[in-house]
Amino acid sequence: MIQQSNTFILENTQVKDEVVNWVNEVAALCQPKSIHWVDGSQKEYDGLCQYLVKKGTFIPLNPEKRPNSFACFSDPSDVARVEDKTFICSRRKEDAGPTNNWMDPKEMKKVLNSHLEGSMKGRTLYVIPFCMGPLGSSYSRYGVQITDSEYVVVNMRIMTRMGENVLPYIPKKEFVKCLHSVGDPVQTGKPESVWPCNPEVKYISHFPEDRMIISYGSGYGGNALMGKKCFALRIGSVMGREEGWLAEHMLIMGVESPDKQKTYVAAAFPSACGKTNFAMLIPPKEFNGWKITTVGDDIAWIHKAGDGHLFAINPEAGYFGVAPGTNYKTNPNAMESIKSNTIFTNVAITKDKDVWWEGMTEEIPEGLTDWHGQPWDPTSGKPAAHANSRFTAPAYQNPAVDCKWDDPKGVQIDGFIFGGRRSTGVPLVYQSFNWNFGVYLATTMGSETTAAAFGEVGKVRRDPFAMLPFMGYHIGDYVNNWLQFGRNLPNAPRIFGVNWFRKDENGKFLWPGFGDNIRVLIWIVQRLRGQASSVESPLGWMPRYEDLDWTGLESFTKQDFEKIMTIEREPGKQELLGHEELFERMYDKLPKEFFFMRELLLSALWRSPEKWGLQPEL
Ligand code: TSX
Ligand code: MN
Repeated sequence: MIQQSNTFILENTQVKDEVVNWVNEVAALCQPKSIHWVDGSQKEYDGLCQYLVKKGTFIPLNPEKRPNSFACFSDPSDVARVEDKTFICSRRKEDAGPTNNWMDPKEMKKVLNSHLEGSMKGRTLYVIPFCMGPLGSSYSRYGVQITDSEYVVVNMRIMTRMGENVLPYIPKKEFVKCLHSVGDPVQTGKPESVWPCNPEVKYISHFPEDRMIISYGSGYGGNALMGKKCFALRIGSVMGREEGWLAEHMLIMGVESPDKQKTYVAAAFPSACGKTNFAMLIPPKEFNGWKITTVGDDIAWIHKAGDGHLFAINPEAGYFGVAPGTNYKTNPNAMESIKSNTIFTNVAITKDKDVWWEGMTEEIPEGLTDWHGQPWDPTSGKPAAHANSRFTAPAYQNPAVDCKWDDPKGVQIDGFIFGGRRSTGVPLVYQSFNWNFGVYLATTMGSETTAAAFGEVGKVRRDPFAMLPFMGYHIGDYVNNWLQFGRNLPNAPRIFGVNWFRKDENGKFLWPGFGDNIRVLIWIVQRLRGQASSVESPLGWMPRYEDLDWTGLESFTKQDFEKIMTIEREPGKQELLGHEELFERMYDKLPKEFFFMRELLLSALWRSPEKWGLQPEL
């Protein structure tokens, strides 16, 4: 008999039998020593953290500097999502589309079962009931994650609403089954490891028709905290398509003007564009009265409301943010959010048991322990913190958290913003003429690679809607779903493109970015409120120099503005060629409107240049 604790939390819930049957099935396969039903209490959390300290996984941080916080180092093989081991196991291959790995669900289950057999031997299986979204919201969806990782349990408590309180809300037959195992440490040859995982075999498998996810071999966030990318985006996008809502890789922010009016926008950026920084932006002092509030920094679930507007919730309850580059200049609100009750993964540790990472302070503290747990040699040329090191912090600790971040009704979204990292060709900001063009611009969105790990640096990689790694179905169906979503939507949000990363001929960033992005954001919300003017360009409506507020940035001249707004013919043509390349990949499901929009853009490159700064042909 397997020993069980906390079973009472299931009493009087609708899903008791269903959950118990599934847990028993999994337990028979994985053969844990015991089963713990996670209640989500502080006491349980503290106990698990203490257990992780005892095992050597968690290092308690200095309570004077970082109360109730811990750091840990992962296995060096387990530091990021594993895209090549991520599968959409839809029944039909064509439903996964050309951008996803696919395997037959029956085949995949066979493979997984062979790895899962006995994978929890001698250890505890935890059952985590969790809710994605505000508890009791009609927009929220539910999951139950089984895991053999205490690290996962404590991180899930920060990232989701979970535990005893959630169970009564879960409707019958309506929870996503999330099964996670790091693998048997003995079987994988790492019995003493403080970070159990299988260094060789990893599978992140999604079974959309079964509403089930199985993750094997990795303890890392994106692979193991299954509410996030696996559920909220990959399975969520499939659920949303069937049920008429959208699961998007978007931040949600409120923009409050001095007259206390508030407008909410959602924004999608590919990785390494500073999404979390943007979600927590603090305007320069000259913009006293303007305030940005954060609803979410990563994921938005977007629903149609009866009044023809869109409403969005953040399905998450915390931030799983990239540490390097985060500091009191780039993101003071993030720095405040992680002052306590935070879990750090793969950051460096200071002599006095605080945390440090590249770009946190100008001065590098002496006597650092690097993310391998070794004394760090500053002359080694290697970073002390891993480039993908993370903090896990509760959303409510953000000083700028929006008053409606936990509101079951969500917030009304009036604008969508899309943007990538583009050193040439793409202007600072433009407003799409209409919904369909907006869908086109989001589909063709690209970003230049920054890390050598992703191949050639500075190459444009297309990342439609910033969803490429997170789409649960065929990309062509996804784009068509967006077009369809905009039909019969009387109060559709307006769609904008932005680019903070344009460079001059010497490779210097033309735009100061960060807090100064408020100037662009103000134009955007004033457009949404019908209070800002613009001129027409091939890409859409654009602000003139005098349409932005330059208070406090007088050094940025009209000439600078022209440089950052101009659309040039040659780069424009190159860009459109790039779109064709992308379209080829989605050929059979590409909306036919897209061919016409591409032609329209091409012809527009030759139209009335003087009006908005296009260089006349020599
Ligand atoms: O997050 C960024 N944002 C959005 C902020 C709200 N970053 C960091 C990206 C890596 C995650 C940016 N980097 C932004 C930006 O708007 N812009 C840039 C480029 C840039 C970098 C440095 C300077 C200016 C622009 N200036 C100085 O360092 C003085
Ligand atoms: Mn993300």
